[in-house]
Amino acid sequence: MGLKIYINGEYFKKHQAKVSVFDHGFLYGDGVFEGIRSYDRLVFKLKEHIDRLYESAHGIMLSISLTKEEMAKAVVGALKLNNLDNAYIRLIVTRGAGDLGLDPRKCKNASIVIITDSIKLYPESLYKEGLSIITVPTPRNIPEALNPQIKSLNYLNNILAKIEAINSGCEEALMFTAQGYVAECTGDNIFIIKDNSLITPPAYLGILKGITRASVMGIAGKQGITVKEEVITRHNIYTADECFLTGTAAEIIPVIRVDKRIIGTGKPGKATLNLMKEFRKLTKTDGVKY
Ligand code: PXG
Repeated sequence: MGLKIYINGEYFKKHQAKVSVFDHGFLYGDGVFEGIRSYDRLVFKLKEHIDRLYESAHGIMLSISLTKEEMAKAVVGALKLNNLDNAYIRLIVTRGAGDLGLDPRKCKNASIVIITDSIKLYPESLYKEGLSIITVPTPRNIPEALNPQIKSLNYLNNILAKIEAINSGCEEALMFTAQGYVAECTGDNIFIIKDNSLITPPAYLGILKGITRASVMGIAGKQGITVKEEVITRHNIYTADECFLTGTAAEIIPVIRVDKRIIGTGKPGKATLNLMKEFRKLTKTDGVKY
């Protein structure tokens, strides 16, 4: 049986799952989304993802016809129907179909789409050996213009950074704020370990408040590691003992090179490996069962 995709309360086969070309999500990137994962039939941090989706929607004055409970049920329903044990879930809410003008009032009904699919992990070797990343010139959107805490359908800022990384022969880009402080990667938050403290940039700088980021901070705190949300610079990255990225798609991935400079020992660090192990345990035990 092929995958079934949820659109506004109905299920469609993959090739029949379509939204209007007049949908403002398509025309203007006017909408919000979430990327969620399930592990062994447990949806990881479902409540946190749904809360963030509704907050993103509220941030752009987009009202969602489903309650949060109904949305959670719809996600679980799609996973059950598709009989996926380990899934990647893309939850999208757009402004809906309108006309060829920006005015969101022309869009009478928001579109809700739930795609559940199997997941493509980075090659296992990258988790063992670590990732090389590069700093890029395009700054992260300034929060006063478009707050990166809104997980909107407009990801061009991140895509431009990704293109810069790819053009320089690297898979991932490290973005800075317009003031020149470390922000985040294109779909991942960044952490460093320095003198046994775990440090990550604060959300007010203009980054997405990652759910994996929060989980990792929680795990580290329980391990007795000092956790700090601090403004960090390029220098702090170059001189870190360890570095890693977090995100729903990447989970925790060690970084061993930034701008061709070796970070720490050049191998995934002890603290990073330990956090990866504990995170994996958490994903196998903590979640909404289906
Ligand atoms: N920063 C940005 C800009 C993101 O888009 C994260 C950090 C990590 O947040 P979470 O809550 O996932 O720990 C994200 C998340 C995809 C994809 O398909 C992107 C994300 C998540 C899942 C899938 O590219 N972005």
